[in-house]
Amino acid sequence: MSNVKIIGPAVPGVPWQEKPGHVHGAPVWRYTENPIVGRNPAPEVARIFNSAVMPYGDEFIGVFRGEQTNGIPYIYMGRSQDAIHWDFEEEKIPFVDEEEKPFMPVYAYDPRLVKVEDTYYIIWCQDFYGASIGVAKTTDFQTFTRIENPFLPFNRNAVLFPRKINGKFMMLSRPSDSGHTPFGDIFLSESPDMVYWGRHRHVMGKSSEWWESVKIGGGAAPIETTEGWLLFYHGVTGTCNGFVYSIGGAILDLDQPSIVKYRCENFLLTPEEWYEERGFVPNVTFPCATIHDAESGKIAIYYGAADTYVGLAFTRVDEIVDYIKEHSVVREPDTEIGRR
Ligand code: BMA
Repeated sequence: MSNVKIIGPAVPGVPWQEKPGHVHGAPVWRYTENPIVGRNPAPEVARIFNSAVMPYGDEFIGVFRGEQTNGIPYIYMGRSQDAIHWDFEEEKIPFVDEEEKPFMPVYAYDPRLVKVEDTYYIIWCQDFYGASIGVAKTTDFQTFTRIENPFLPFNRNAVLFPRKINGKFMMLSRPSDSGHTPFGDIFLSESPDMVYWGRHRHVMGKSSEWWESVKIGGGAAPIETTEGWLLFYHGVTGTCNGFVYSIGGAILDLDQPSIVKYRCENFLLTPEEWYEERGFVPNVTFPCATIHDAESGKIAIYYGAADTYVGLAFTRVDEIVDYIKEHSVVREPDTEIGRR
């Protein structure tokens, strides 16, 4: 085993189960009590999935995609002592504008939650005369102030890096179309102030590996490691019964993250369990967050399952980085800087 380390704080309370005796394929194993969030988890909310969590003080906090009983998705806050059992707020997050007036999105889904310096940012997909990215900031999880939308429509799957790189905020996103987009590559954009975004770079595209041959999209916020940024993302294949969403892994250059150093040719996790194969949209595993402990190298991956549940899976930084490197296939569109 290599000596790869996570660069970041110790999180001793990271949820964890040891690796079972036999794990097929990549060294990622599911929590035995999955799913951790079941159906009808809160009043007026039929399903929670594709959600993001992180440590906060002595506990854990999260932003959850709640599909209301009228079918419209919004973002709800949740808190937990152990990052496994969650209590959800009954009301949606009450976003305000910069004058503190109510400013709710028309709908909001697939939130990510990332702390950069002392501010927590929520990044999600919303209507901006077409689906695009919304962003809000908070320092106390009481006031959630929406800031400028970073991109024009259509765009989805945006996630911030957890620190500035070369003095700039960095965001991954996936330009798309107005429907269930049949294409999609991951791009990188930078900003001096979280308002103006530019210097766009291509990071990586769908690949010729069949499990990610239709489109890909950013997942959890990249994890800083001694080998580079460890990115868990989703890769999509098409079948005669629709899309199948698997979890992939790549390692991006620390200083210039549009350069992919390693990219795993195999999926790390694919729908196999009943809660991944069966639900509102079958065959979806959709990573949106990790909780990770720099001290032990433990990583807990949170993923949406079948657009219905939240699943939890585990890996260790050294094992997963070794696996990605051993099975890495990178092509020119991955390794180049991504500017044309
Ligand atoms: C994508 C997004 C995700 C969803 C996935 C599978 O386009 O809408 O929220 O999990 O489709 O339905």
